[in-house]
Amino acid sequence: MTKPVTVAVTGAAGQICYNLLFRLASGETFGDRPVHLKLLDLPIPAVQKAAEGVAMELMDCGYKTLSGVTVTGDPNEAFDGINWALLVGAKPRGPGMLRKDLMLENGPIFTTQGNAIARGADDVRVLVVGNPCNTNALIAASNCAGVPNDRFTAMTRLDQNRAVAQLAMKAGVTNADISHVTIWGNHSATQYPDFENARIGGKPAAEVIGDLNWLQNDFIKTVQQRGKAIINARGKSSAASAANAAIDHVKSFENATAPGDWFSAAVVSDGSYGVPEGLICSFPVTSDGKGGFEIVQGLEMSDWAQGKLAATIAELQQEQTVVSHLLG
Ligand code: NAX
Repeated sequence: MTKPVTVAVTGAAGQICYNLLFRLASGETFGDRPVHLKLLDLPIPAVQKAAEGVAMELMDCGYKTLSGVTVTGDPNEAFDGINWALLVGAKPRGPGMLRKDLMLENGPIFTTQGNAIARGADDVRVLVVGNPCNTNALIAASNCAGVPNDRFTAMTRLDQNRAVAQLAMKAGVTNADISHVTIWGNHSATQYPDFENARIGGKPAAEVIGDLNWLQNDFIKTVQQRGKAIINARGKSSAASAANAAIDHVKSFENATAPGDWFSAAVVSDGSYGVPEGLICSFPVTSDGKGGFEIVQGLEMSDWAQGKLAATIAELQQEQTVVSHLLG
């Protein structure tokens, strides 16, 4: 029998996981390979009970690809022998809470989990979804001795998907006509959704849309502020679309990228595009489908776009300073 892909997912009792776990188990993400899911949530009886309920529902789907489900409150058990860790669980930002306070609240979760991954796994890939995801990924990577930091990624795929949908609506085309959309920088309101390199039906997006003012202002702002707009409308943060983006992220790394194409993911900077080495920054990325990836080189950016990139890098650097005491 084929060895299962073992996937640890944190925040298992939360709303993103309720949309995510089923799609990891069903065969949609890992094809016909069997999947063992390890669900981690807080070691609080009510929370564990809720995670157990999710595990029961997973079993009740009768997926042929689901080879097992483990529910635990112990990070060491969760991360033992895994191939992927999807770090979704984190405390939500409370009313009036500053981003800095959120970082200081959530940072220690990722030192603990980085250490536990180091103890339990070697050939592992990590996706951080819990916010602030870039900086949480930086914390986990720097507390995970023995696992190379290029195994740690953070999720900007939801931002990419949001940008695709906005461009398609404006151009009056389908999402399938949009390609080469890059999110640069931080998964935050400073991110830069790059329309200069995006294409619509293979042509430059700016040429097709013909409205630079909309692209430079409304488009970027809509994508940057979309998370807030969802909370205002739904009363809860994005869950199904976030889970969908996490599935897209994992699939993009698991499979070879089509020649000439790319996707957005926050990965460790190697100094490309002047982003300081070591920051976990969103770039255009290609995957070889065998565990290797590359940052796409040579994309042109106007002075205006470089200003946007500089602003989001500055924010990542500030965040790095705030959590410097947590970087191992
Ligand atoms: P929920 O509050 O519904 O669920 C979070 C779950 O994490 C809870 O069950 C909680 O008990 C658990 N948890 C907390 N600390 C934990 C720990 N130390 N170990 C294991 N589990 C722990 O939040 P949900 O809507 O699922 O969102 C989860 C995270 O995703 C949040 O940080 C949120 O900000 C972030 N998001 C990131 C996005 C991205 O694009 N990168 C978009 C969506 C989302 O906002």
